[in-house]
Amino acid sequence: MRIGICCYPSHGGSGVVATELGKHLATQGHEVAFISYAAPLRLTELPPRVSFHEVEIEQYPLLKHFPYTLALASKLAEVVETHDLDIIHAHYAIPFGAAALLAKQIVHPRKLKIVLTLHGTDITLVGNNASFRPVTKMTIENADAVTVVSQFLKDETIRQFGVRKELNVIYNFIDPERHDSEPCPCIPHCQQGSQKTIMHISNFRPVKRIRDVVGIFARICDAVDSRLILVGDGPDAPVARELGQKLGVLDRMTFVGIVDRVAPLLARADLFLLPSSTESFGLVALEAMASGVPVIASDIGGIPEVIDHGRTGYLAPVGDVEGMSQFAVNLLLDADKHCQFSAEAQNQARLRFDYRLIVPQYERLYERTTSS
Ligand code: GMT
Repeated sequence: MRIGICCYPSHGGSGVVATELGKHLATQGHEVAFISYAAPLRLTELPPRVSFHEVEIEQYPLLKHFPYTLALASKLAEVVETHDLDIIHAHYAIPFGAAALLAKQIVHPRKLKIVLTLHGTDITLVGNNASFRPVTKMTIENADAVTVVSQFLKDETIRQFGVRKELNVIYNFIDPERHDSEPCPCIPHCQQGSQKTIMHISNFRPVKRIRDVVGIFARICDAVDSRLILVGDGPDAPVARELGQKLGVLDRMTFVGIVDRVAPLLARADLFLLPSSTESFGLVALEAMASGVPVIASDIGGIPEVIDHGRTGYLAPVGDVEGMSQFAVNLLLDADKHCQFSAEAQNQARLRFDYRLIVPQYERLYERTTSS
């Protein structure tokens, strides 16, 4: 099959899922064309059958804001023609789903199917904003097939948008081999039994509740010698620094910045924190599990579909910094329990979320959609 993929190229779960899916599809023999304004973060090279098509962003004095969605639609239509695409798979409803539908109209009457994957904030935050809501709803209703990354997101899409469309739950996935990789030398290894490594990876947006990450860490430090490794970057990175300074733990915090391979970093972690206010799935939590790192997270959104409370990590209500830090301390001080959680986390990640289980679900959906 010939599949066009459009997604956010920057760091963030939807771009990661889109890119990894595209690479796996190409390994399976499909032709995959990525279309975006920049190469996605995890598309560091172009494997066989993978191409990248840049949407050029130009500045015109007349246009205060460049209409990217229209430029993307034009580029998508062009690549559909030049690469004879069967499908455009848009990741995130806006602007990608909307642009893909526009491209379909441009190339009409050519046969082209639009598959849309809803990732989370395109339903729970951004796409539900009054400025975008009608476009988001229209996009969901007119796509040829729609997937959502958790049962939570399916229920939420129906609740918030009242759509009657079939919504196919297809979970995020990991490549287990990647999580058997060597630890990153940029983070020195702690001595066994001494300092513990707590990790958080995100795009540091308000939804990630960075203040809670630092608050939990400061409480852990009262009971266990620990350090906090913060991976990624975003608007709330300065918030982490300020609070770390205020709570007297800044010297135990390391800011690693944006990285494209998280597994070697996770290989150094003892515990992962994800106290988000909303999370449709929590891909980073799954990546932590795959690396054998138990997760302390909010009991929200799709997270309970990923983390098994009391077996692979612990869940607590959003904002319960005290409860999350107690769970963290208990686990860090109990070596046997930590070992059990770590093994079970690795096990669950491989049993339920291996790409070899998930990617065929997308392939079967493509087959059904193109043959209808
Ligand atoms: O919040 C992020 O890290 C980025 C965001 C996105 O839309 O790019 O991630 C969303 O999609 C991921 C992949 O499907 C999910 O694992 C994340 O849970 C989801 N983020 C939220 O719902 C906040």
